[in-house]
Amino acid sequence: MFTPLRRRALLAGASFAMPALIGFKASAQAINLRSADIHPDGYPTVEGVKAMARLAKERSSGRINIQVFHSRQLGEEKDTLEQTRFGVIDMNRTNFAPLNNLVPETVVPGLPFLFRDEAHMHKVMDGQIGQEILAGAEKHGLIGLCCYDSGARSMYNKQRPINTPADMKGMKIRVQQSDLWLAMMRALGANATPLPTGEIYSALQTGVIEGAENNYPTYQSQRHFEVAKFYSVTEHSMSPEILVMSKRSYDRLPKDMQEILRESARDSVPEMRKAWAARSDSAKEQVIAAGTQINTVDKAPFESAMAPVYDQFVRDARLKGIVQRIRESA
Ligand code: BDP
Repeated sequence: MFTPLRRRALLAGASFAMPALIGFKASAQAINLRSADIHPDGYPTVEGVKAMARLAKERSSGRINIQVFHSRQLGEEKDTLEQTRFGVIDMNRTNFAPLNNLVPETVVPGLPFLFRDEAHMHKVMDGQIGQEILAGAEKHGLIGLCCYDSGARSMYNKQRPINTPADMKGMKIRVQQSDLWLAMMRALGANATPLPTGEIYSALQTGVIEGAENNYPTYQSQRHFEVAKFYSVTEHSMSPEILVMSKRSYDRLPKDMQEILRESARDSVPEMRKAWAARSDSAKEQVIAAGTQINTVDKAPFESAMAPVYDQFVRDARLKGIVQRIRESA
């Protein structure tokens, strides 16, 4: 992939990109925006932002030009999010998880067994509650543009099929860099190890970790199936993806351009979802063909083992209210 040197060179380029954006105000010229994604080209999140880019270009008569830096070219999610907050990177598509410690509202959609199914998740995230959660990012320097799909996450490991939480006792499981995610895996008895996505493959190979958890498309595209053959369908979280824009970059733009960006992001969601549905199926077929052993589980013991994280992370009345509204929504 990209060497640290190449990554540094790309990041260094960012500071030179800034004057172009600042220059825009005076000269009303092109608006060049750089968007980060850890996934490879062709992955549904990358395709989603490309769809947004097409719409924004069209609607701004060619003035808005969004370039997607996929495949971790700009770095891992935690780092690129910091840079997005400070306007070094203009846009970023990440999971909700790396925002959890910064933006309290973002823990909600990742909570275990919260959404009943995909339709429930879509309804919540497309509606008023989704808007409230996205808006939570604003006081931390990020404009929440839209949510993308990430399916459901399940456990996978090198050792054995997981059927009950007891099978995970002491197992070294990688988690996303978030206190919520640490607590969720600890609640299942695992020895949770936070790592950025790009380090999972070699950590699995060397035995630093024995397993991780994710949806089929990431398990397949990051090639984790090559080293961790047991995939157990726990579907413990539906933590969606989020597309954010740097508030610094956003505030430099005129109102009409800001509106175009918001609407283009929103209108890219159906295209992303189409790509997501196709990729979920094909990724599953590919890992099965490559020898992955899939087992389904009784989810009830996983759900009750993980339930205490609600008390730990949903403390104030506002977050409690959001969770309750999600549970009550049809
Ligand atoms: C994938 C998300 C990606 C996360 C990754 C992970 O699309 O944003 O970084 O999981 O677990 O499903 O690190």
